[in-house]
Amino acid sequence: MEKSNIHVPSPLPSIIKNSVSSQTNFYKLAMQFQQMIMVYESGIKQIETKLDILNKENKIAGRRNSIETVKSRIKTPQSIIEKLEKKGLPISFTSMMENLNDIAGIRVICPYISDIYNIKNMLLKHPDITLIEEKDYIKDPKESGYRSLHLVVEIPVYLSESTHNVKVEIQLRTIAMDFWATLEHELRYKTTTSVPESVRRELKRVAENIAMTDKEMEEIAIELQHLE
Ligand code: 0O2
Repeated sequence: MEKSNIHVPSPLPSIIKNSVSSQTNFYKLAMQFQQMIMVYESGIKQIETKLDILNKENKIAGRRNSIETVKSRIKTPQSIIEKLEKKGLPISFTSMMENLNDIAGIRVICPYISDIYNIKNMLLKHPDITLIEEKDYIKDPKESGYRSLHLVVEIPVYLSESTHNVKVEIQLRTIAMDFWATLEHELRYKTTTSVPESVRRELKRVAENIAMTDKEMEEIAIELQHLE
């Protein structure tokens, strides 16, 4: 077997380390990875365009924006490997594409809870979007207090000679839910020791207060809408 003279830095995942038998193999692998990322990025772009059109349509009709911010990301290779390892799944391109639903992720932040469900219904009406999975952490919050609506959808990406059905995870949440999730995430990741039970309870209590405020703000908005 031809020996590789490519220096593979140790943080590079084993998926790449084990496969580098020659420069050609490495090149092929890099190309494959680049193409995979491009396809996922295209899936994200298509959904972002749909959300952008919705916002523009609302603006022209003189309606308020139902989307405050849209953020997107592609999961890092390290994070992909960690998740596959955690789930005891094989580490390969096929495995990550078949088993991971959140390689491509979009976060949609809305002013009110009703906006979340309106956007969901709007997206699912599109014939090119297929709902694969739905987790409603607004109706059933997670033990931590986390609230959001998670949708995994599939959307076709047309390349010159092939079509790829790409899975995209869409997390929909209100500004208030995002405020809690962002700070809680940061607190958890900054803490080197495990979070004590008392702090977990406190974070959950804060999440419940925020959820109550969210509902109150929506009630005020509805009241004002009736006055107009
Ligand atoms: P990142 O960087 O946000 O991607 P599955 O993904 O379905 O195989 P899992 O892990 O049970 O399995 O999915 P879940 O819990 O439905 O969704 C995971 C994602 O939701 C997380 O992604 C977070 O973005 C978010 N999330 C879930 N629970 C919490 C929580 O308690 N606090 C905060 N702040 N976010 C949460 P990742 O992979 O952790 O990271």
